[in-house]
Amino acid sequence: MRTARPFCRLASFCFVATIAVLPAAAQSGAVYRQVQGTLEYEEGGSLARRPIRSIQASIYPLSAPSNVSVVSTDSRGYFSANLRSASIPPGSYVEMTFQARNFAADVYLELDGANDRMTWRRRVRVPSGSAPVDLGGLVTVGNVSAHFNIAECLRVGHLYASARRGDTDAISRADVEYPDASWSHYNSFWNEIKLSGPRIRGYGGAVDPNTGAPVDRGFRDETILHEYGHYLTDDISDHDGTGGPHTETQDLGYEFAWMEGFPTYYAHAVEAAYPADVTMTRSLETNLGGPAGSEATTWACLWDLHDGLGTETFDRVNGTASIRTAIFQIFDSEIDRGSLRNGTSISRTILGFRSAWANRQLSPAADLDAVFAG
Ligand SMILES: [Ca+2]
Ligand SMILES: [Ca+2]
Ligand SMILES: [Ca+2]
Ligand SMILES: [Ca+2]
Ligand SMILES: [Zn+2]
Repeated sequence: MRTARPFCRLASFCFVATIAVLPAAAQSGAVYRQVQGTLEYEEGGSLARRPIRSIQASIYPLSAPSNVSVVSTDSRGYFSANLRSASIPPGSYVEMTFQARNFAADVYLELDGANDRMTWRRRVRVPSGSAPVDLGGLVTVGNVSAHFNIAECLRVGHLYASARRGDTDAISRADVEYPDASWSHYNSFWNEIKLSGPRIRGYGGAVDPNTGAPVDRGFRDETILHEYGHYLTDDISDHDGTGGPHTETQDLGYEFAWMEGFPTYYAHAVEAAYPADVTMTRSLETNLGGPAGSEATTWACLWDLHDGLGTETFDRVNGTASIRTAIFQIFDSEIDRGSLRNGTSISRTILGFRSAWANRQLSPAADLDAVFAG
């Protein structure tokens, strides 16, 4: 039940990127001139440059802003358009605008009431000659590159899910608000992911309730994909958890443990499939010592089915590609329906998952039970 929202006003500003020195061109008089470049964003912490993939950008002569060419960035962040040479003579300006939106995610500052989203703008003076005009640039951390990290996490998370579907219900484009002043969570009423972040442009300002220290989840891929796991649960699966405050080792019931444990497993499964694109800062191999009804036990069991044979004596399940796919398919189909393929009801818990696993005969029963006991 997505709520329609009005079109959003621009809260735009420029980001500055170095203008490339271009060689003088030998020829003149061409009808079209290429405008191209690579868009990148700065990773938090490492400040590594990462491509901005699968977004659309609008390119236009500053003198004729309605004369728009829409381009898409590829897997390297590269884009290209051919503009009429007469519309961008040397000395004039060509401009590009884009937002943090791809097929999986729409990331903004705030839509409830204020309708503020970021628009990044790049303006370049057209050099003489006929060589391509470089409009590429880097969105820095200071210019809220976190929005592109979030969009990239969900893009990869969407690819992971789409390649492993067990059902035909659709995955919609997720709305993501960053920075939010509250603790990161998924709001199932607004169908909106809210990610904690520091004070930016009048929004955010999240602090740790215990220490008072600022909290920033804009580059914390596990949190981002965990919340997207809740989003996917809402779109293509289901849960019987109640929500509310929790820690990973608390026993708040098997339903709660599944609702919170599966998204954490999913975040790590995405990293295992796309290690160059998302980063987890811990391993799920070791259970944190929670009781059977804790979310840590749920994700630790799922992880041991997913991973290889390792050194754990109780883990005799070698998570092949087909097993990994089956884990997601059970989430998408049996857990979604609350029943096995033969119609027998199951709970939306790790115990229901175990029944579905056994029903699919994905591993010898004794090996499955050993993982659940481990
Ligand atoms: Ca489904
Ligand atoms: Ca383990
Ligand atoms: Ca294993
Ligand atoms: Ca293991
Ligand atoms: Zn959660």
